[in-house]
Amino acid sequence: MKLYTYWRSSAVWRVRIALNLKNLSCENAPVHLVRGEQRSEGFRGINPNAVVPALQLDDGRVLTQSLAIIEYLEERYPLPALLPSDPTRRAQVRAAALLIACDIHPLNNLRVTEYLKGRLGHSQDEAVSWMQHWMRAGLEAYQRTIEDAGAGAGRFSFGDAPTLADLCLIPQLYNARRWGLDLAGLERLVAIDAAAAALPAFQAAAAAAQPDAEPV
Ligand SMILES: N[C@@H](CCC(=O)N[C@@H](CS)C(=O)NCC(=O)O)C(=O)O
Repeated sequence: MKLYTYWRSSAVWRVRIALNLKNLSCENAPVHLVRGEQRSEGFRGINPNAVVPALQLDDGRVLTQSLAIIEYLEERYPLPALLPSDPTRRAQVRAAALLIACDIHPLNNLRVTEYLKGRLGHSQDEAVSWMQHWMRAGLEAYQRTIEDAGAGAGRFSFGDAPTLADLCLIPQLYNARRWGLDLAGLERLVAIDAAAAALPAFQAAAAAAQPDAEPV
């Protein structure tokens, strides 16, 4: 398998954690997002939507969308499970994951903030304020979602083992810190982040651990 990746991409990061937890190896094909390589005709041939991740399978077929890729890996390589067996719990885990992947992340994406600053003429400070606003609102909702779901006081969002929800949460918390979001009041999420940081699968998936990582 070949993973089209960028070290700081939170969507790819989700997939990297899944691959590591399931002990799967993968060739890395870096796509430099800040240089705009995702918009090249060559990469659009891999993913017409011009975003990473894309996972090229050994037979040449390409999968896109991080959550679809993770669900594929889950079906092909079921252990360790990233989704609980109870259907209600599965739906709750997916909902928490989608809260981040659909309701927070797209509003913070590079092409969205580039449009804010370019076409709409906003300053960098205004773009950062936009990102912080949507991250704060979404992360507060995430924390309340896992509390309301009665997910318990486990080390992760839903119990003591990482699920699809945590695969989305951890990179989003990196983004939150990167853009200076105050995490006060989000202590449960900070504690989950600390629990994840202790696991080798999460450590190896982190932005700074990637071969294409750049000094910050
Ligand atoms: N819904 C997509 C989102 C993918 C996505 O937006 N990736 C970002 C990096 S985290 C990207 O490639 N952005 C490039 C750009 O905005 O130009 C997924 O989950 O795979």
